[in-house]
Amino acid sequence: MNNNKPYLINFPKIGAPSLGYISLAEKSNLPFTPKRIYWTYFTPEGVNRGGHSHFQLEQILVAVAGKITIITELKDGTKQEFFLDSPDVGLYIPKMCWRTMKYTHNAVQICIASIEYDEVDYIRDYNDFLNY
Ligand code: T46
Repeated sequence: MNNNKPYLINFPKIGAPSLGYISLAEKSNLPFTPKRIYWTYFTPEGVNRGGHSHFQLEQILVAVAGKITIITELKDGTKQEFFLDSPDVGLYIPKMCWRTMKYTHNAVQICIASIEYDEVDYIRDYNDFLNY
């Protein structure tokens, strides 16, 4: 795992179509020890969330329901688009990575975060991100 770049994580998927499934995130499949978990939902279609980077925060996003499109940009200019639509797949987002997200209205996004909430950790101005 290269923790300087975004990448997809395949979590275990235990179960069967006849029973349903359990997926789990634990020490062996996480790139950091979580300090916070939050979730977003009922985002209207067409609304862009994100539009920021973080100095220290690392995250894993999971679409536990619905679909999420995420565009990431690193300071070297590398842009990537990721599409999450499966509850057993997460997107790792490193620190210093600009991101924007779009959701289907039924999307529920879980975010596993490496640090506690601190507004000081946000870079909300794109030019500040590029120039930092
Ligand atoms: C990211 C995506 C995936 C808090 O008070 N505590 C918290 O732990 C969080 C995450 C947010 N807030 C407040 C701060 C803002 O007033 O909730 C409001 C919206 O937060 P934010 O601008 O971070 O929302 P998103 O959905 O644009 O971004 C969030 C994460 O913060 C962000 O790092 O990548 O989810």
